[in-house]
Amino acid sequence: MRIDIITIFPELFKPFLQFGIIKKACEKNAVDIQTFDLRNYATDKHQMVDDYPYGGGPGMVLKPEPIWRALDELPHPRRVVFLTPQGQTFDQEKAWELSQEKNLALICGRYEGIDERVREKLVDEEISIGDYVLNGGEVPAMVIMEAVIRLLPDVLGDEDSVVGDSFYQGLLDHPHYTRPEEFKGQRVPQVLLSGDHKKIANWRKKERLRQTLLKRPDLLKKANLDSE
Ligand code: 6GU
Repeated sequence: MRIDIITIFPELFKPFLQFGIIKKACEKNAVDIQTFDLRNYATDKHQMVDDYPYGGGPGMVLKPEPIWRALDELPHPRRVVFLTPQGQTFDQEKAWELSQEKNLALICGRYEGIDERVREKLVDEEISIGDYVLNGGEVPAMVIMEAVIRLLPDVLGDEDSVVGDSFYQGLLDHPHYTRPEEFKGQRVPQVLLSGDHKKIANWRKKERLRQTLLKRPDLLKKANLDSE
């Protein structure tokens, strides 16, 4: 998969790409991530990327020409996503959907947003990461990339890590325990020490349902439940 990021702060992405699973995914060529500095695509001598809004009012708007020119360099077929609090809320289902794309372009908004004409002509979809306001789309772009990249084939060593995730089948995860068997008077549930894999799987399944019912009952309406 190729991911192209259009941003006025490409430097923000450098450390993000240099650690952990994202770094490994790049090294394995599971994903190819490029950042495009909007300023390099400015058309005037002052390299202006933003300007005053027509009609007046506070804040600035990202100009259409630099975004247009940057997108012109990106491969087809592609999905162009604009990150904005006006978008659809990102979730695990959307992460799976985006992980199927060959080319994904992420436009990071800043200020009051982007000129409506680029949005209309070039943006396929608007995505938000939740109902609160951030200064720009850079952190949301990292959130989306992290959620998507871990779903790509061969990125997580063991298939089970995606299967066991929270939100897999729409349920939260079950509790986890590691050594010691007893910690400050609290014992690990006996069933996990039993070695009975069927019983353990059953306990975990029940716990996932219980955790979801207690913490996020809203998720149960959409959960992918079997007859059991
Ligand atoms: Cl994608 N952008 C901004 N600026 N704020 C947000 C957001 C995006 N998602 C939630 N808040």
